[in-house]
Parts: sequence; C-alpha cells; structure tokens
Amino acid sequence: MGYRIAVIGATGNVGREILTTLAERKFPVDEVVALASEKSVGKQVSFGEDQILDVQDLAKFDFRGWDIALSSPGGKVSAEYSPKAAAAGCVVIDNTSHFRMDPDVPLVVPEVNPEAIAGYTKRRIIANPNCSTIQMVVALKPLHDLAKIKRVVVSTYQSVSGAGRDAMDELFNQTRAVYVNDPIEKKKFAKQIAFNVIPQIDVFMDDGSTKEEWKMVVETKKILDPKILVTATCVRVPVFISHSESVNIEFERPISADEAREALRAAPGVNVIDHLAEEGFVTPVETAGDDPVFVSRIREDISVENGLNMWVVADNLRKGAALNAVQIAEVLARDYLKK
Ligand code: 11C
Repeated sequence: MGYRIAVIGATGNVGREILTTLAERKFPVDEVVALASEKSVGKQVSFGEDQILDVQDLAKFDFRGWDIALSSPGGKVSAEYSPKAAAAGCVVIDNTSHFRMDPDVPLVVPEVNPEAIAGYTKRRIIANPNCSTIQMVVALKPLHDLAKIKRVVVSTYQSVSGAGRDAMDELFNQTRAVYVNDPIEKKKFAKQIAFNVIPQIDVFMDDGSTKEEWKMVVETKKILDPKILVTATCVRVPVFISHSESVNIEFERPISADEAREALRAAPGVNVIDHLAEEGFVTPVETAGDDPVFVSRIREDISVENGLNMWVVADNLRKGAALNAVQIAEVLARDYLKK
C-alpha cells in the first residue's frame, strides 16, 4: 500500500523537480495530486515517464485523507496553506523559509539530522532548508564529527534558478540582448545578471547582510550545531542551475586535507572530486541534474589555526530543494507513517 501525496506549487521549478524525483526514486505512491494557484488551473505537469497530471486549485483542495504534502509555493501561500493541510491530518514538508525557525518545526537534512523528523508531531510541518544551507551542511557534517567546527566563512556563487523560472528567462533574454544589442530588461534582479555578478540575494536586513546570508547562519546552527559561528556573502552569478560555495572552516583541533578528504569520501550524499589537475574539480554545469553534493579543492588554510578550504557544488533544485524534501518524505514514511 502506498501514500497519497499532494505537491503544492507543482508548476514551479521546485514543484516539477519534486514530481520527477518522486517518480525516479519510486516513492510508494497510491495517488499524486498537483496543486497550484487558480491561475495555473488548466495547466498540466508530468509525473514519471507516462503520467500527466491536471493542475488543481490549491484554494479549493480538501487535504483530508492525504498523507504527505510537499510544498514549494511562495512563502505567503505556505503561511496560509501548510497549517490548513496539517490541520486536515496531512504532514507537510514545506520548502519555503516561512516555518524554518519555528522551534516547533523541525528543519531537516536527512544526512545531517534525520532524528529531528520525530518533532513533526508538534505542528505536522517539517521545514526543508534553504538550498545554499543544505549543500553546505551536508559537506560540513562529516568534518564537524571529526574535529568540531568553530567558525565558517562562506561565499556563494548561486545560480539564477534559485530565484525561479522567470529569473532563468531573464538570464537567457539578457544574454541574447547583449549579443544582438537590444536594451537590457531587468525584472527579477536589481542589476543586469548576464555577464555580471550580483552581491545581493533576497532582501537587505538592518545589519547590512541579506536575508539569504542570515538564513545560512541561523539554519546551519539549527541543523548542525548552535555553537558554530557562520558568516556568509551570497552572490548571484549567471549560471542557470547549481550553486557553488567557497567554504573556509576553522576547527577546534588540527585536521589535515587528507583526513578531511577521507571523511568526506565516506560521508553519505557527498562525492569528492579533488585532484591537482585541470579536470580535478567540479563546476556547476557538470552537476545539474545530479543528486550528490560535490566537494573539490580541499586544502589546508595556513592563515589560521586548524583551517581548511573547500569548494562545494550541488544542484540547487535537486539536493538543494526537491531531493532533500523527498528524502525527508522517505524517512517519514519508513519510520513514522508506516502503511
Ligand atoms: C536563491 N536560495 O537561490 C534561494 C532560493 O529560502 O528557500 C531559495 C529560497 C529559500 O535565490
């Protein structure tokens, strides 16, 4: 017997990837429903190789009798509908930032803190972290187990797909416009993204950081260890899919690059590609569509005591969003909602 699964925000980048991932990983489904706002009713989305789902209106949907909702609409929509679905008895895996820091909502990366899923009973909502946090904590966890991390300095190089389908179109259209000498149109991004980089992701906070940077700090603490100090600079780059991160780590005790490489090689969900050669590291275009978090350029940082540098790349729509959500659903089904 399988599960009745609702996918909320089914027409978006992440919603479509959730449907693909559920089918690819053969999640035991009895029925899947694709939900979105009224304006998407009439559209269709694919599920697996041979099923087409008609998109239904989220506002009119009755969640009673549905087991799990995988939700990735905008934050405001989630704020309204995740509690409604939960009140109807469904367990919601929410991909927005809205519930992440709620102490009664577990924030989960299955390779890092799967035990936190048990806390779903409080609100029947489990939060999926931000994509840039997920890939970083997957790579940090085996190193933290080995030598206790004190501080992390991370700089991100984030793809436009993190900002949605319109942002991907904007990169495409601006790139074309540059070549044919058309005017550059800006909608999603404050500055030109084609042939440029933008040191702003999400809104500015009072302290001068952006909300994306704040999320990396507070989410890492909630998922991995509240004692870890994190400082982040998040940058949008003209790449369609996959986020890259330069991660500098300070440990409590010495750790060699070889020890780190070995621990990362043994860690679940991590793929180490690290040779001192032209092709011995990974770049974002090579990882689009792949599941693992890739780690390259692992090296000791002699400018601080017990320092290490590494380069971390992952598909932000898969491990950064859809795959992580489906992995949470897998643990939930296996350990808590047995059929
Ligand atoms: C980006 N990381 O690349 C964002 C997208 O909090 O779930 C995901 C935002 C979030 O723009």
